[in-house]
Amino acid sequence: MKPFAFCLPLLWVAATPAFAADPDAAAALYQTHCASCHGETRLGGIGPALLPGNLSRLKPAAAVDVIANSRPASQMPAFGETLAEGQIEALAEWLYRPPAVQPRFGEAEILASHTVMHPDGSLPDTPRFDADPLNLFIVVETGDHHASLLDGDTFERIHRFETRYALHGGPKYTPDGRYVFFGSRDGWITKYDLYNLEVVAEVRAGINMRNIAVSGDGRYVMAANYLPHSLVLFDAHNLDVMQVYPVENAAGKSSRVSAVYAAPPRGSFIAALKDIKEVWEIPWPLPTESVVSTGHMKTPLAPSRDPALESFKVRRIAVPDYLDDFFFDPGYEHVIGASRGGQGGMVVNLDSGEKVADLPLKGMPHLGSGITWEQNGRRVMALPHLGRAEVSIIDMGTWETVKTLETDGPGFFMRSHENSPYAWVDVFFGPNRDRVHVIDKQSLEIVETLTPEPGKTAAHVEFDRDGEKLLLSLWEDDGAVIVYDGDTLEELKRIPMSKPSGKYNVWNKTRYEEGTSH
Ligand code: DHE
Repeated sequence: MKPFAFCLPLLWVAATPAFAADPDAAAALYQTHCASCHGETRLGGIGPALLPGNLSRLKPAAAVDVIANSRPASQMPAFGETLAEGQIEALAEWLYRPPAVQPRFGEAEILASHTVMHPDGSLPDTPRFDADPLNLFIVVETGDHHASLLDGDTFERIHRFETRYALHGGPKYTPDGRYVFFGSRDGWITKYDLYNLEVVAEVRAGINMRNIAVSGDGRYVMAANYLPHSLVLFDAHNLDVMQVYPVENAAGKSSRVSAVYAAPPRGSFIAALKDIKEVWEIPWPLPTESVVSTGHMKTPLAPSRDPALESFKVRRIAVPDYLDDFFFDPGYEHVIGASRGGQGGMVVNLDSGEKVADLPLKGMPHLGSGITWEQNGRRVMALPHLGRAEVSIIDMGTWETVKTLETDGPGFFMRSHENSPYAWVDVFFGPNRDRVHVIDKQSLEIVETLTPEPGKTAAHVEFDRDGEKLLLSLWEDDGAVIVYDGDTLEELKRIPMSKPSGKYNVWNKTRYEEGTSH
């Protein structure tokens, strides 16, 4: 869902009727000072892509500041001394304009971007550290574009390494937990070997990417793009491109992809589309015994599905509305989705394609952040709203809302663990963004509201593999990850980090734990 804060640059462009400066002069400035790092066609190079879609989250004033003063921990020079103030403003304004010719990014460009640093099977098979490899955490630090690897028992940092610019969405693990795949908003996919602490392969799937998914058997990676309108399938071993799917309906109307997820019990990828009323299902090949032995999950690895479905062929499921944000029931029988209009949700059966329920959710429900648990013998799901100070709790049998909890402000992320009595939700927007609520999963009441650091944003929780301790981000440039005891809610430790965003526990992610995202 798009809260207003994320739309600012687009509104700014719309509200600027005429280009204030000479566009040719700004374009020339770009070629002289920026093109060597950001690419002649603004597609990115050692610096990120500078097209309107890639910049949509950077406020224009911040763009001016970056050009003048650079960014912390970046190799970019500060142009405040070299360029006049008016030139910097003209350059920044020009960057938010779409290019005269939309750059192309097809299979040839994907192939050209592909690098294999360490071919699959060429590095040692034992971890270079003593920690439990299934209880590791990756923490993405967006402040200076790094990631940290934490031991999930001692909460010591094992390693810190540089990532691509602007990672977004959850990194995805192979089922054995050895490899992790990161996706950046600029379209880069990085495969990282956690045992050897090395980047092993990289490829660029698009110009403006939404997210990536890894098949339940760990053999394939699917990337979902906004630009171009495509899904791209890779062999996970070395990130070789296998297939580019142009995303369009039978009438030839193309669409951005809202996101793609792996549905292991179905043995398929499920992608929702933003501009076409369809959900796409793309099956991966049914597993062999050797594949099943790479790890076990609660959701069966051996998928059951209609044998008529062909591997890697798109099954189109017509849905009553566009799906921007969505979530699945634990068996992946239903998709629970909402469109950007934000005035409601719907439940669609993925086998029949039929809508089975409407969800009366207002205030931009953030379904991607939904979690489920057992309450009084029934399964409920809970989700925050990006535009409303509340959490909705829904019975997944009847699809009725059983409770609407008032919170201290709209939240972004909700998390729990099967072994924890509590669900955590942040207050990401507004004056109370330094608070997090703790909800009792049985009484469905807020039982505690914590303010870990007054005035500093507190957001996004992830539990350890046993559900005993959890990590919470102090989402600031000079932030930290705070370790809490999941039962006493007592703070145990702070680990300084640069704007830590998401945290991802290997066990919880690979076992499709009910209290976290997948
Ligand atoms: Fe996200 C996950 C979409 C803005 C931080 N976000 C996701 C996913 C989607 C999504 C589809 C799931 C991908 C996955 O894990 O495979 N996010 C969107 C939006 O549409 C939205 C509202 C607007 C946009 O700019 O795209 C948006 N997201 C943000 C932010 O502003 C956040 C707070 C900061 C940032 O880094 O951009 C943000 N999104 C995250 C994080 C996750 C995420 C940390 C992974 C959560 C997890 O625990 O799995």
